[in-house]
Amino acid sequence: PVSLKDRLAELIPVELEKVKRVRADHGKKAFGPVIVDQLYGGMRGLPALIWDGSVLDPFEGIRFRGKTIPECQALLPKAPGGSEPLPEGLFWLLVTGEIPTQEQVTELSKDWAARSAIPEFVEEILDRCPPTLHPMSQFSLAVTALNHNSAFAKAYADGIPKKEYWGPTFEDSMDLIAKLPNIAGRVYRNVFGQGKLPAIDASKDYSHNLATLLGFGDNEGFVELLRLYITIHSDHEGGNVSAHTGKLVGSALSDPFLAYGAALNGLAGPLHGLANQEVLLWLRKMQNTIGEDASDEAVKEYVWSTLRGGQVVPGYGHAVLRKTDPRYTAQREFALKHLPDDKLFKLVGQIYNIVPDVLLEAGKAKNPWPNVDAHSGVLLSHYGLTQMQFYTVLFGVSRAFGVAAQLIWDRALGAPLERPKSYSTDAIDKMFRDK
Ligand code: FAM
Repeated sequence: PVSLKDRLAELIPVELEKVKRVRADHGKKAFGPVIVDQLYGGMRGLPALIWDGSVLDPFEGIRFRGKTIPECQALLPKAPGGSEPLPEGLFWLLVTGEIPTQEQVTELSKDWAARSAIPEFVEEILDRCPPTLHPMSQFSLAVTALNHNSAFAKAYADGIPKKEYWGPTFEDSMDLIAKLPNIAGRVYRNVFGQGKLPAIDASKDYSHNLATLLGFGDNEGFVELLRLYITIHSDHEGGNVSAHTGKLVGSALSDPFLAYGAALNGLAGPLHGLANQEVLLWLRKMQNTIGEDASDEAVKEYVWSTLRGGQVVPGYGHAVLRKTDPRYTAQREFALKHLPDDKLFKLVGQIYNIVPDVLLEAGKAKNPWPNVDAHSGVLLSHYGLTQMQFYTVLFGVSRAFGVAAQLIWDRALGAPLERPKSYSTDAIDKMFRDK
């Protein structure tokens, strides 16, 4: 079968032509006014980036190369006997815009297994970390250290011409994704004491190997969950903190390891990827305060106490979405099928019936509905992965798929260094005083 790299090589000249035509036709046309509040308000809605891999509609949610999550679940190849999409197929879709064959997906699983070993000095860095250093800090340390063997950094030092940047970027991106299970597995076993890491099995798919490294390889339900989990957390258009950071750092021609190490540090923020840990902490604190089978009234009161305490309700709201996140819905469907009687799942459902009305009544959040993080920890915890400090590492394994795909295309399309303009408040004041 055609390899991913060969298919990509065929697609790049076509895309370069298309971008050239679109810029010739529309390059000088304007989107519309940028208002002062957007400079103070985190650039909400500011047209600023190009990324073809995924687009986020506020009311419909994410589409990966035009496909919704249910369409990806229907169209992407599955493991033998499995019913969830294989992330290998999702990566192929993000990079090429096409649905791969079962054979092409199996080739990817094998290729990533062959690239999965991490350098001994990176293992030693991880083994030297105190278990009190957050798993996300350990994760980003290790990813940054992979720069040691970067194909792009070496090629650039050897004077590679700009139109060939995408090749070593592709190689580094494949190595990055392939090495994450061994890094994540080592962090998990070091911090939570689960003994020696087993070997990667080249005959198994990526998610199965990751599950094995975490000690859940014989748990079919968990393996299926990881396949869905990695698929739905992979990309969320180009402007979210982790994807945007990766793109920005990559625009300086920092290699994919440096770019993704930076992206992970953004994902580690409680308003972004760390929210999945915050949700479980909040649920556990709620149960300790109002008991395990609390009434709707008691739950509602607890939500209000969170808001009155000046905290955010983790897992709810979104900078772009204005409806329930389809990544939440996909997880809910998985839970209804595999763990309908799980107590924490029922609490998540009870909260879903209460929080939006409270947020609407509080009147601040523009989106009162749940996002992907409101549900993910409950599923992992059901299968025994209860260490919530580790949840964002799994988000980070998945988000590498989207960030890597974007870095490959940015280099293929010759995306320039990113350099937006900043203003001082005095300059704003002076500029607009007479307007
Ligand atoms: N609970 C309480 N207040 C909230 C809220 C929530 N879930 N979501 C938004 N608000 C507040 C927000 O803090 C802001 O208040 P201030 O003006 O006092 O700062 C106000 O409502 C307007 O904010 P917004 O425009 O509705 O949201 P933003 O676009 O500024 O921020 C989020 C979006 C996701 C950071 C925000 O909804 C939030 O903090 N949610 C809780 C944390 C969370 O779940 N993050 C994960 C997001 C997920 F998509 C991901 O990246 N993994």
